[in-house]
Amino acid sequence: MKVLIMGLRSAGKTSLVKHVFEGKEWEDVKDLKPTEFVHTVEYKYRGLLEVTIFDAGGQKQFIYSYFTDQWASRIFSKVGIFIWVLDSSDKNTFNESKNELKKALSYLQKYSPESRNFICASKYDKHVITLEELRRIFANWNIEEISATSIPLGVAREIICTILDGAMSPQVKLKVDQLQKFLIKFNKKESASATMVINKADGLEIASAVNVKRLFNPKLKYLSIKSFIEPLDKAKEIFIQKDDIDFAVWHVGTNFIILFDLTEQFALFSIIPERNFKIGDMLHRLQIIKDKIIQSLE
Ligand SMILES: Nc1nc2c(ncn2[C@@H]2O[C@H](COP(=O)(O)OP(=O)(O)OP(=O)(O)O)[C@@H](O)[C@H]2O)c(=O)[nH]1
Ligand SMILES: [Mg+2]
Repeated sequence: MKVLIMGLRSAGKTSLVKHVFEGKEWEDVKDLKPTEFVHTVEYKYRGLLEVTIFDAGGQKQFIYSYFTDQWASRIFSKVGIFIWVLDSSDKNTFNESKNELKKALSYLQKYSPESRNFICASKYDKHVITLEELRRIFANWNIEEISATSIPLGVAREIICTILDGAMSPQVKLKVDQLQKFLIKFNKKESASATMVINKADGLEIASAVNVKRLFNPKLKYLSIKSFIEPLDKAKEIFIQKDDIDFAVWHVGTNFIILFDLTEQFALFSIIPERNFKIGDMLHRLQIIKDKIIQSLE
């Protein structure tokens, strides 16, 4: 599915892309260079949905070229999802942004009339334009939803993920449901409080089963698990780590945390309360479920 991301220069487009699809955090995306023309990248979002991101650089000369006959049909055709990134921290560029959005929407109407169109009010941590104002201004535009995003405040991933989750096919949803049922069983067997299968590239869950809800905030579905694992690594609270089998266990508080590599792309993450943890043939048990999980994702 083609996802076209547009907006004026420095609106925060590339930062959003790297944050969501590469699991990068605020510190990692602070110093990006301006995007030259259109940068196209393919990702497998959550390991489930193939997306081609068209990240269209927002400098004046580039925006100008998108609306020329030479480029418009290529850029605006076959778009599944269109996201206009509008810098909510800058009143000076608001009118310019609104005008360019208007042009983009008319091209979309022509080349991709079926596209679902969204606005992200970016940099909402520094906003001078409110979401309410924006919703009022764009009320009659062909925009499905206007949402506020802020990478430093951690309210960006959830917005983009919600949009993309809405594009998953019923078949994929069924696969996720089945995997979730399997993880519920695994939790019971191992007395785990939470187990997830994670897509390593973006760090997002493919499916998860949580027994103890209070362990997590309800936003788990939108959390990049990388942010969990990296601090664990730095803390060096590693209990066992065997490089050859890509299996690590950390002893944290009253829990054991397991990270087990299923494939190049997927990993299993599980939290088992100390009192229930039996290392015994854990690796053997993990090897058995590994095949089942991989099969279910094929
Ligand atoms: N405060 C704040 N700054 C942000 C946020 N997202 C991005 N930025 C900053 O905005 C600046 C521009 O970010 P980019 O992602 O490169 O912007 P862009 O829209 O890709 O810019 P072009 O490629 O030139 O079109 C960077 O300095 C980012 O750190 C945010 O949520 N909050
Ligand atoms: Mg960029």
